[in-house]
Amino acid sequence: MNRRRSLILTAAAGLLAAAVLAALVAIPTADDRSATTAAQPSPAARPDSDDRRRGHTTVRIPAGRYPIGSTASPDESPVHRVALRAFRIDRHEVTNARYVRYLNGLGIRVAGDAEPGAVAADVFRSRDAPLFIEGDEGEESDPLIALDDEHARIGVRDGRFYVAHEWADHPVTEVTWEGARRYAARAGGRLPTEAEWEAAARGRAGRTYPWGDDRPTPARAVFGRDSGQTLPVGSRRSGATPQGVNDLAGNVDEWTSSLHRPYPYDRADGREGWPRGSEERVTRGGNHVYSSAHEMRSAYRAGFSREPDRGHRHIGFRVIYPDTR
Ligand SMILES: [Ca+2]
Repeated sequence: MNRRRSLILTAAAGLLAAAVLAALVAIPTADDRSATTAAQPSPAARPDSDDRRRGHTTVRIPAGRYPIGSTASPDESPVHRVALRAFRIDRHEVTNARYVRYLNGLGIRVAGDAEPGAVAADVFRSRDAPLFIEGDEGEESDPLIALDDEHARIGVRDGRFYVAHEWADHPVTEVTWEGARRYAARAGGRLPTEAEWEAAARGRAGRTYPWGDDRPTPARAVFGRDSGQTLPVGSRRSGATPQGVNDLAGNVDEWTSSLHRPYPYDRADGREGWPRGSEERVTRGGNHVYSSAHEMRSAYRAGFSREPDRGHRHIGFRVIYPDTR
């Protein structure tokens, strides 16, 4: 190979490498906010590189015996410790954008257009409609997400599910417990148990709130707002846990896998099982409408979760994954 040809090949290889690098850098997903706001200096702004391939970031919660419960309410008593294996948890609540990607991957045929909040059964094949249409109160239905609810943010257009740009980074709402559980399984994880959720929020020190023991303020948590007024995930970085998990307090309540049964928590006593009927599943963390510090505590477990088979405008979720280290 002569020197000139060698130089040309070297230059071409360099250009190719630069192009690949540029392409990798240019495709952060809508909810990978840590990557798109790189100027943030806090620990929460540094994504864990081993999870970038998922299109979002997670935080490792180490194994240990974590303090669970409090003396503030009979529902939260007794205070006890629960031994947990290490796991990884979504840094952010699952967003509308992430849930839209999931829905578009299900192979559902959609015909016709419908704005978010106005999706009707007639855009689906009859066998698919029950997955997305909640129906009236008291009707038998088992949707993944209640797209016919006026508060849903996801519509259908050109044969696909979509979310308007301004809502893409907000937490998804109107997802039923089953819709959250199935998403988590497809993502390679599962819903946290309420003990795992509480351990992620309170740490081994048993913090009252994700950030510590100081009372909630609008700078730390999305709360005290009008119904439906969620904010993009990760908007309140000063309310993150020391490890950088965002919005555990506020924005939307979060489904856990656990049935709402008395403490002490015991994962082997049936509360992680599948009873007949729709027994209440625990939601955690408080939501954007709550206004009291009491309800925003990370041990609070009397939240808005009476009907796991229905969508709720105040409830979303996040996923946990096996620890890969
Ligand atoms: Ca939350």
